[in-house]
This record gives sequence, C-alpha cells and structure tokens, in this order.
Amino acid sequence: MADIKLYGFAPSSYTWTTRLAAEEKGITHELLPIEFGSDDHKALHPFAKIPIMDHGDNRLYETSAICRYIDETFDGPSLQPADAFGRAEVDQWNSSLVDYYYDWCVRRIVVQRVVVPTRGGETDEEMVADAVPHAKYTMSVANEKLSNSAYLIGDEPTIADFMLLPMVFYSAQVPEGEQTVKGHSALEDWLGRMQERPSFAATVPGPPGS
Ligand SMILES: N[C@@H](CCC(=O)N[C@@H](CS)C(=O)NCC(=O)O)C(=O)O
Repeated sequence: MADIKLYGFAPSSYTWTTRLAAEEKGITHELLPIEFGSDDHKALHPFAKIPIMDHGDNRLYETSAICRYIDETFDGPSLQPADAFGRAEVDQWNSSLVDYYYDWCVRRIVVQRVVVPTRGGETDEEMVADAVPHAKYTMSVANEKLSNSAYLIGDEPTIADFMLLPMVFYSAQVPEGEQTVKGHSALEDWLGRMQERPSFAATVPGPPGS
C-alpha cells in the first residue's frame, strides 16, 4: 500500500507539485483520478479543485498545506528551512505563486494555449496577449531572487521551488510563455537544475493527450 493517496491528474500543476514533494521525501503515493465537479469530488474538496491528499484518516486539500504535511510527517530531506524567517519566505513564495504566477503564467497563457484547444475550445487570444507582460514580470521577480541563491530560498530546494517548477516548465512549452522565461538566465539555469532531479524524472507528465 502506498504511503499516501493523492487525488488529481498528473498534468495538473498543483498535483505535480505534491507528487514532487512525495518523491523528494522518498515516500510512495497512489494517484487517483476524480470526476471533476462530481458529488464525490465535492465530498473530497468543497471547492472542487485538485489535488487532495489522504494519509490514514488525515485528509487535506490546498497544495502548500499538503506539501508541508508531507514534509513534516515523513523522514527524508527537509523541504523547508530550519529557521522561522526561511519558513516564512517559503509561505511568502507559495502565496505569490498561487495568487500571481499561476494566474498570469498558467491560467491565462498555458491553459488558454494548451488545455482549452485540447478540450475542443478556442483560445482567448486577447487574454493570452494581455497576460504576457504580467507573466514576464513575475518571471523577472523569480529570476532576480535566483540570481542570488541556487534555489528560491537558499542553497537547497524547498516546497516553493516545487511549486514554481511546473509553472516555469509549462510556460517554457508554449511560445508566449517561452518569451516570458527566455533571457532570464538565473531562472533558466534553475529550471535546468530542477529537471536534473530524480523527482522530476519520476513525475514529469507526458505531452497533452498522451
Ligand atoms: N489553491 C489550490 C488551487 C488548486 C487548483 O486550482 N487546481 C487546479 C488544477 S492545477 C484545478 O483544480 N483546476 C480546475 C478548476 O479550476 O476548475 C491549491 O493550492 O491546491
């Protein structure tokens, strides 16, 4: 039996982050699909999002809460700094990633460019074009931080890096997103380092529709 259950889909950015955290801790997880918006889904998550985690009787939703729980419950390398300021920086980054990066980089660009057409819809070109300068700005903020340290908070990757990874990786796969990543050399170097980690190889989703 796996150490934890994760409900979600491999390509989902946030599901991927929780899978990365599990791999980094060296624990096993079972990935269970859900029918989006179904009563079963709402019973797991009142806002019908993914991922959701079950560990014994403990059920959690919200990616940063799941990752912190995994980090603090299981042995293995710590995914948070030891000091209070460092841990608060992880929270600061996680909150910025959910509120700003996901919205500008993933929801308005990657989802419009990849997910919407895959589901038979039409990309909202205006939304994509409007988002590019904002997405570029968010990437420049991460780039500046990564110009001063190997990872977002210090010399070791933390939950914040595993939250950022899918967002930057997916951005780099689509033309408008690639523009936002390209030329940010510290961010590009960081992406290269993150992709070399065994946790990346173990969890990277296949191309859309695969
Ligand atoms: N704040 C939530 C966000 C979760 C979220 O938005 N997940 C996306 C998939 S990556 C989702 O469920 N999207 C479906 C929808 O918005 O209907 C978290 O941190 O887990």
